[in-house]
Amino acid sequence: MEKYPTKNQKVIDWVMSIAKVTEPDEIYWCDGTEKENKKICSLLVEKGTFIPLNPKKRPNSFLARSNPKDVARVESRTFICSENEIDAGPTNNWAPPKKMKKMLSKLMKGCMRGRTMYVIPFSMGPLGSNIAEIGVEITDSPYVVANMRIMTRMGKKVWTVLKDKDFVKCFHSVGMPLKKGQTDVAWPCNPEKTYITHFPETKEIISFGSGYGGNALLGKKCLALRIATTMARENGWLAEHMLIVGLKNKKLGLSSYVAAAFPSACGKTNMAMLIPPKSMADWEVSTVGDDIAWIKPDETGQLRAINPEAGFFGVAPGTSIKTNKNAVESCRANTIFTNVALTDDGDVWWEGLTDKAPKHLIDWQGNDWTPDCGRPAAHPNSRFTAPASQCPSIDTEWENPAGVPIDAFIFGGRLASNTPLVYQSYNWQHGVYLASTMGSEKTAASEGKTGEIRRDPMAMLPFCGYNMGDYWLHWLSMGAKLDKKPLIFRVNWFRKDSEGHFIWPGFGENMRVLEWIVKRVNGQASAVESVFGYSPTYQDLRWKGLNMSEERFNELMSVDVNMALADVKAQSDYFKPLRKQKRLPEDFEAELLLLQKRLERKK
Ligand code: SAT
Ligand code: MN
Repeated sequence: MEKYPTKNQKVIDWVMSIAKVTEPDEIYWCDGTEKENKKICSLLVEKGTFIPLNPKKRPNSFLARSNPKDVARVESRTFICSENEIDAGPTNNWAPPKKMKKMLSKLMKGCMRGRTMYVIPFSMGPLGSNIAEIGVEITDSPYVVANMRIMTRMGKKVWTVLKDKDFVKCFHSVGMPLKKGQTDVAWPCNPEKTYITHFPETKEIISFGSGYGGNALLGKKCLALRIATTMARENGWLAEHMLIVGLKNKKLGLSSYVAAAFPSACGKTNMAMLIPPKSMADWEVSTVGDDIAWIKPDETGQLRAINPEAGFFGVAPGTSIKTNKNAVESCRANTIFTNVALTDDGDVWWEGLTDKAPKHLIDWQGNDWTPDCGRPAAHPNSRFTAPASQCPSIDTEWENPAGVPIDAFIFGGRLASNTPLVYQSYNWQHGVYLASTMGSEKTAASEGKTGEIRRDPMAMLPFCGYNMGDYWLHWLSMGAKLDKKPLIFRVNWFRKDSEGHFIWPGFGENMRVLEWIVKRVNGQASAVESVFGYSPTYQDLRWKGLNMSEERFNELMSVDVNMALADVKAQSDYFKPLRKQKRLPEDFEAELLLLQKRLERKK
């Protein structure tokens, strides 16, 4: 047998140089086979990281409990290390690459002692797709290996596609070397020394100290968003924090794919797996992706999108048969659960899974739990890692290497006031502007006063690997180059009335809005010009099966001119840092002014 499973000298040299620094006991090259997965899972059970679940209830599934200090992505420890600070922009933490690498190499010295170093070749996107990219992750966490196998196309086939080409170097260590004879813990990590660092110019990722989610599964936010945004800018495509769904209606003869961006806690997974209400059963919604979209123009100038991932890393709490049946069914088997609760019969539970909690559970930290104990049973950021292929609504084209044609972009926030249910941008520039100013209202719980908007441009605030102003400019220039531009829409499912009640029912009923969007795309629905964009009137939406009066709908669509003018001022303030850096696209100043003028004339 050959010593290495690849002939790619760049891979071999890199792996060997890392091994020299980190000093693992052993190097293991992952092949991605079923046999290997069994071995890794057994090892994780032996180490106490994995608890096997009842095979009758959850075949081939496991529960992992993390260190309570390692439960989510850590934005404060996430860095973009571009040569120049201005290229990281005002929305990212920046550190000079040389200085960061020097600091990291000290941490990396001997950091894998007593551990096995795994080499994971993976493809983000269907193997061989011209939209896909290849990464190699080095990690000392077998938990990461098991998760990457679900989340990406991982294994020896990747070497055949990679040949001698370049790849994204992804280094990961839990940052907890073992001394001779020292016994390991179930969830090794190093929260005090956690760093998630990106080197966009050299397409490298170095992650140290955390074993959780996006900090450790480097194909996801680190590669597929932060590094990929840079690649996309260099090569004329888009790497976006978007779900992709197919919307089909045989009766009406309509069929479109749309991509949509939502900040966290805005129902993104629900839309990715939406089930239309009975009264709209003529619509079929299919899932291409739930989190990330890579979108490239084809030779005809049509944007085509792939889901670079192969699995879902979904938030468990709140997911139920009622709220998201497809997500529940996606994790019925072959799933890794992290930080959820364990039932007495060896199954999992989380808040919201059932109306009534079981009488007894073992909580996410391994303690006895009863409904009256005053603590959540599952961590609020607990997750399931499930193969996308298990999703009942998975689209037949989801693995098509050519991607699916995108007809519309949808951007949504969570705004209690003054943002209508839906509106369409006047044109591409205006749409990009609408996407850049989207956000969610700060709640009493987060910092800032209620009502103030926390902007999350394109839902990319923690995921854009370069200067946000340059990113907006890239969106603007993409539009200029496209022969077939998707239409751009803003939606807001979260508007409240004066009594604080949600006006819109959300969930499956969002299909009514999506129907109008697909009809707009196909030139089959009318709209009126409003101060914000093109809006539907009451008559433009289907109401059969939902009790919504015209008056109530108008409340949902209404705009208070004075409030909107106050927001113009807020938007201008929000642009200040980029304006100061001279990185704010001129088109945005123009859009801001046009919005202000439209509103002033309404007064
Ligand atoms: O942990 S992930 O980064 O994969 C998910 C998230 O926090 O958005
Ligand atoms: Mn996400």
